Amino acid sequence: MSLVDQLQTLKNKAFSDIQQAVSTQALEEIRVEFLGKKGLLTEVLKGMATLDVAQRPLIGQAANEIKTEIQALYQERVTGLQRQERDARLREEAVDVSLPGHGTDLGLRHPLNQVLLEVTAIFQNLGFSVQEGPDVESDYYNFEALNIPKDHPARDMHDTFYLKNGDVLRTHTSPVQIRTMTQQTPPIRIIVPGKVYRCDTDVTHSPMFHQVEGLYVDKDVTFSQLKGTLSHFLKTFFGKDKKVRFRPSYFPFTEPSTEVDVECVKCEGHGCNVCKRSGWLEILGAGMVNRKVFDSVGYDPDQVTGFAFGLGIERLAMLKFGIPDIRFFYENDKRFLGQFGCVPKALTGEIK
Ligand code: 2NM
Repeated sequence: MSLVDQLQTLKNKAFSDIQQAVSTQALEEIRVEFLGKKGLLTEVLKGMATLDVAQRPLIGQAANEIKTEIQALYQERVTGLQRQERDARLREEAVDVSLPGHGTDLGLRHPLNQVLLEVTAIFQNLGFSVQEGPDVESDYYNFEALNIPKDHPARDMHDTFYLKNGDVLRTHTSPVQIRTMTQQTPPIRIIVPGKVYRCDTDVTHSPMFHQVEGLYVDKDVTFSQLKGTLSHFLKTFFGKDKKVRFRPSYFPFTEPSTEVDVECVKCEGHGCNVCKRSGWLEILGAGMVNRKVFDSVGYDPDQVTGFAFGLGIERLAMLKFGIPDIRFFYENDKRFLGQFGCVPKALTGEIK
């Protein structure tokens, strides 16, 4: 085949490849294949060496024209394909700014924490300060110093979580009161919130739950002060119109001991399922600190007296919010948690 024919064939093939190229990358490969330094055009022109000197300028001119035509077509296709590719990318990356937003989830205080803070605030307003202590306790702080005898049912393996070394997961926050009395001298006015642990599970009991206990020790602290303080607490928490009553009870760490009831929040004393038809809700255990407890911490029981009390946060929250099952508190289901607190409607999307 003559050089002229070879050039014509090369041009036809280049044109058809360029027309059919589907991307700028394919097009670039075609350009290199035909027009590159080691491309097909260079290859054909090597044949010039065999031509007459007179013919060389004619072929050279023809080759340049073909090169220019291929470059022009290439340039046209590049521009077209670049636009296509950019349009496709823009379509893919498009953001519909007219779509509605996802809204913002506002955090709320956990209902147990709301109740805990409310309880502690009431006592802080009376001059009590907050004390905390460890969840893992020695047998001494959890039982012995509190006058709980070795054969007491609370010490049973079935009620208390024991560690291998004989320590326990505290069954109440009272060990913190013992630690505080050991380290400080009266007057003492503390409120002790925290997690406590007992082997017990049903709809109203969890193996871990939260307690608030309180302690007031000074010269001449009386049972009347206990009654006044706890009546004030219950009326502030449940409503000042609610009746409060004190029944005799027994705890190893207090003498005398009492249980404190409030008029049922659901039936207002008429009797219902919540108060088991009694019209009353049992809320607090309390009493005057036992002399033997003062002996344990090195206080002289003839010089100081005190009252102490304890309550369960879960029970209080279940009554306040009408929650039927204690397990709801620990499942962290936002459909449950979202019901206890108010979020400005403008932030929930309810008000635009
Ligand atoms: C209760 C009921 C009655 C109590 C006693 C003490 C201490 F350490 F001072 F002796 N702390 N907490 C106590 C008394 C707790 O809970 C139902």
